[in-house]
Parts: sequence; structure tokens; C-alpha cells
Amino acid sequence: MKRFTRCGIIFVIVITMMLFSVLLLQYNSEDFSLSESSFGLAGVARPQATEPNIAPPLNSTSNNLELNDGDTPFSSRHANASIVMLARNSDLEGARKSILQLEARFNHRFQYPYVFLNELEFTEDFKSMVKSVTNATVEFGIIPSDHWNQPDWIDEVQASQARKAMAEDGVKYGGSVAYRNMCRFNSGFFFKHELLQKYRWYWRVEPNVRFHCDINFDPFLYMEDNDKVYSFTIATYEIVETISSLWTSVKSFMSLHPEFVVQNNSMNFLSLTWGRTYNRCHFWSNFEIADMEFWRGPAYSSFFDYLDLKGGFYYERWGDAPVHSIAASLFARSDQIHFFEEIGYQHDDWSHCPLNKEIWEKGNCDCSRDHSFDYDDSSCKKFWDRISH
Ligand SMILES: Nc1nc2c(ncn2[C@@H]2O[C@H](COP(=O)(O)OP(=O)(O)OP(=O)(O)O)[C@@H](O)[C@H]2O)c(=O)[nH]1
Ligand SMILES: [Mg+2]
Repeated sequence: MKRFTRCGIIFVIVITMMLFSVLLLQYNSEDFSLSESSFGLAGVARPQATEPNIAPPLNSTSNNLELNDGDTPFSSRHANASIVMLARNSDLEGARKSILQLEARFNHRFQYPYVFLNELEFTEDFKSMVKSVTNATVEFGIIPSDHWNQPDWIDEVQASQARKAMAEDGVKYGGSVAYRNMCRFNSGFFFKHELLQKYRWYWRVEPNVRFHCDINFDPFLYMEDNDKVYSFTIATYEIVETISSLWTSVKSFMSLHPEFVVQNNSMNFLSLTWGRTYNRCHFWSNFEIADMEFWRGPAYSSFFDYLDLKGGFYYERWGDAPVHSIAASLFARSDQIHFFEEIGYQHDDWSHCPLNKEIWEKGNCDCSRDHSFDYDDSSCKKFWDRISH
């Protein structure tokens, strides 16, 4: 009997200790939902499931997106994104050079898929030679003719007179229909291509561009996590003869649709006269990382259709760079546009090289900071700095 009582006491002590341990564990646990249901703590604030997005310091991306050497991102989070290149078959060597650069500096670790677009079918040679420089998925698409060619309602007499005059004046690509088709396609149609429907984000890459620094973070995720819609590395002035009436059309669109122009826009990047005149500044669109949902949305769709009907893609030579830049500056908040300091980038003779020495060293950049285009006389970066965040 006595032995039975002693056993009972020990049993009660053991059970009590076990219960006490469970209580302690629950108290220390971060899973407040479990505590809440167990102890009836309704109303106690739960901790956030994820860290809040803290704005990264100027000129730097958030460190939590950076990979370390040897990391593979295959198991980690990816954006719904692709790298897009518009190219001709004759651009093969330039296309391969750009991809080799981008793979070495970025995509060999991220494996974002590529989409190549052309108004003509890519040759088998083009396809196989491009595929040979990346392990990522590559798709090749043909552009529908109504997304590429000069529409019927354009008055060809007026258009050809404009081309002739521009060519005589020595305006770059002034006499070219193909260049105008390309600008119109990049302005209003690439994001409608069937191969891009499954993607939200894109990185535009051209043949023969260079990437000067290692990109150890995912720019797409940076954009997504920080509520960005458009990004750039170089900003410059448009050739005045190519956009004679563009700003007049922009102003009439704004009067018709004031609802699309957001508060905290970047009008101060575009105009030094509170919108009366256009300073010709634009983000250089041969580099773009942006959100196609923005181009597909009501403000831009309506804006592009309006401009298209004005005919300026053919009667003048409106470029996709000013068209995109004006739209992003007016229909997105200025804090939704991002300057990628870390992405050393070169197109033709102009390059953006990170001016910040720490960023330059961290990226193993092979560009000269002294020759960065950022504060060249032809750069518009100074206007962006006045409003950037
Ligand atoms: N498929 C196709 N692609 C084109 C055509 N014209 C230009 N492109 C592509 O469109 C993009 C822009 O063309 P570019 O000729 O580089 O125009 P740009 O950058 O304004 O001028 P550059 O200073 O000469 O580089 C590049 O990706 C070209 O490969 C064309 O007629 N057909
Ligand atoms: Mg180019």
C-alpha cells in the first residue's frame, strides 16, 4: 500500500513536470497562433509572417536578396520573369555576346528564361547558336504582322515625306521604316506577345551590350518586393527632331485623362516648367527591368492607343524610350521608378559604372568610374536625383 502511494506521488510529480515543460515551450514559441488557441489569447498581436520591406539605402539593393559565392538559387524564390531580346537573324553575334555577359555576371546562378522575338522566323542556326551560350530555357517567337508593320490608316505620302526630310537632315534612323516599326512595337506590343503572357516581369537586353559588374542579387525580386514598376541605368535626351509634337499629344492626353496622372509623379524629371514644356529627358530603354502589368494596365493602354492614333511613330519618329519614360513618370509614383546603381551597363559608347567605390569593388566591376555616363553633359541623371528616393 505504502509502495503504491510512493509510486503515485512520483507519477504525479512526473506528470506535473511534463505539463510545466510543455507550458514553458509554448510560452517561448514564436508561433503565437498555437498559444492563442491553447490559452485563449485572442486579440494578442501576431508577429509578421515575413520581415517588413524596409526601403534599402539609396544606391543599394537589400542585402537579403544577395547570394553568396556558390549559392544556387534553384530552390529559392524566383520572380515570374523573363529576359527579352528583340533581334534580327543578322544580330546573332551581338546577341550571343550580350547573353554571354549576362550569364557570366548574373543568370548562370538565377536561370531566368529568355524570350527572343523577331518579325521574321529565326533561323535554325540562330536558335542553336543562342541556346549554346546558356543553360536557361530559351523560346523564340514571331511577331504578328499587325504588331509590327505600319498600320493601313497611316498616310504613306505624309510618312514618306517625313522620312525623306529627316534623312536629309541627318537624323539617326530618320529614313528608316523598320526602325519606326521597332519603336512602335517596343512601345505598345512586345508585352502582348503570346510568349510573354505567362510573365509579369521582363529585363530588356539588346545585342552587343555589356554588363560590367557581378549582379549578386535578384533585380526582379527587388522590384517586386519594393513595389517598383520601372527601372533604368542611363537617362539621356531624345533627339529633338524625332518628337516634334509628342509633348503636345501628352498634354492633350493628360487633359482628357487626368485620372491616370498619379500624385507624387516624376513630372520634374520630364519638365523644368511644371509640365508646360518637355526637357527631352528619358530613361534609355535599351536597358529596362519593368513590370509588364503596368504596360498592360488601363493608363498605359489608353495612352499608347492615343499616341498611336496621332501617327507620330511614323509621321515623326517617336521612340519607345520617351514614350515609356513619360508614361512611367506620370502614371507611376516616383518611388516606383528605380535607378540600379549596382548594374554596370554599356550600350554603344555610353556606360553606367557604379560610382560608389564599395559597390564597384563588391561587384568586381570592369568599368571605369571616371567614365561613367551618370553626370556627363548628355545625361539626365541630375534631374532624376532631384526627385529620387
Ligand atoms: N527583329 C528586328 N529587330 C530589330 C529591328 N531593328 C532593330 N531591332 C532590335 O531592336 C532593338 C533596338 O534596335 P537598335 O538598332 O539597337 O536601336 P537603338 O538602340 O535605338 O540604336 P543603336 O544606337 O543603333 O543601338 C535591338 O534589340 C535590335 O536588335 C528589326 O528591323 N527587326
Ligand atoms: Mg541599340
